[in-house]
Amino acid sequence: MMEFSPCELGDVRRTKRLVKAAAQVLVRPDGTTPEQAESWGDCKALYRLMDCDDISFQAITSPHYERTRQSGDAGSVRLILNDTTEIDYDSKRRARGLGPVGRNTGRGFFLHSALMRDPVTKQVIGLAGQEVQYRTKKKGAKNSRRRDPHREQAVWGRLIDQIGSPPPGATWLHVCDRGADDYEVFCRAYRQRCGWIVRACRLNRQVISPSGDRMTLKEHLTAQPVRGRQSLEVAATLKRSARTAQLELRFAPLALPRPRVINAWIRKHAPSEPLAMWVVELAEIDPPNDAEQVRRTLLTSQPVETVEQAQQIIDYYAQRWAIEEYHKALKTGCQVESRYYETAERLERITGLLAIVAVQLLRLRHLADEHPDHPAIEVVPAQWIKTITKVRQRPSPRAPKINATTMTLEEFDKHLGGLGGHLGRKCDGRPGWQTLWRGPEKLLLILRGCEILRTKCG
Ligand SMILES: [Mn+2]
Repeated sequence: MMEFSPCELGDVRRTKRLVKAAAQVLVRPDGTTPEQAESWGDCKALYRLMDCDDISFQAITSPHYERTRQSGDAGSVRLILNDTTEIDYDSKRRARGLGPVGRNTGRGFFLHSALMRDPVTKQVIGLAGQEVQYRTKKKGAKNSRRRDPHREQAVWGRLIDQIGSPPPGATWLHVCDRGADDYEVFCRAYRQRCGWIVRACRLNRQVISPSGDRMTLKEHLTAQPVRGRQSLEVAATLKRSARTAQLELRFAPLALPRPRVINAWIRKHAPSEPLAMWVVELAEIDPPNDAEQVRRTLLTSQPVETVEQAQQIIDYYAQRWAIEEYHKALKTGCQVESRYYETAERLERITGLLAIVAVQLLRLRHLADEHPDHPAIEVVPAQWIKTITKVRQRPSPRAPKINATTMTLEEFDKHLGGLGGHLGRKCDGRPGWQTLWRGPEKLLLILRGCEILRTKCG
């Protein structure tokens, strides 16, 4: 697998081992390590690698980040979707060095990821950066659920700095949920010449209107004219039935003043002027009494002067679901949480390998979704298609003939799902991540078998 080749690990042999280990993970991504390895020798190599104290999560993953960060020609836009997921190995794990996760009942770590996506083609480009984070229990805190919110919030800014600035002329937009609504986070993105779309967390925060008046964000929005209306289907919850919400669109420029309490970084690096940005809001009119009002308030660096520009910001924010899908691929597909390593460092390293493999799977699936009629032969190795055609062809003379040359990406995806155990009936829907990971694993085993037969008999 190319992804790991330029790894700076200080030892060529070790790099080779890492590349080999990554290839094996692709063969059996949901298995434990002995099953991934082709022989005991390789298996030992993988374990040894995982044991090397001088190979960090960052060393394994950074060549991939570097490649991703080269993306973006002059005039192009890239979304950088940021979010955190919990990698929970459950409380019974004895692995050393893990921290509390969940409601502090689990053991594991947090993985903060930034996934780069082209908003036009909707293709995932790769990971622009990641950080592993441990929650430490506060000493003397009676309630172990209490945590330090500032410390956890700082990861958003650190990752923005790790990712850095876009290539000349390109626009990078950090897309973040409410966790990133923080003055310092905006400042760091601004200093890196990156834009942002962040969901507002506090409507009562102080802003400065274009006329120079100080007011809350909520008051500023209420003073704006309604610029559009749209409806939204709201799914049923345990307490309420489904409804159609009527939403009003508002937008306006504003400036964010320095907060009253500032830290050393803000004192040193933040611009002295209030930070200029725009707000776009979709808010429900007359929500039912017992329901929470639908309200999507977005703060963005991008000028919003027309309804079209506002809609674009809303559409960009909606693309955040891709990082949730990525987390599903990583957690469900790889079953990273059930891998048996004994120290947190080793668990981090295997997560680094899988984090990148999950991107590859996401890209393949996306291609099948967005370009279902595209010939598979242009994307997938010919040997794979030839083999899947033979394996999936039912012997009955009345069975429809599978054609390798005309096979579309949608058909290839269906056959791959079928190989993983998906029945493919209309009522079954798309294969889930687990099924999808089993498909390539079987196909690669078959391919290997064919190769062995060819060398022995041919
Ligand atoms: Mn989140």
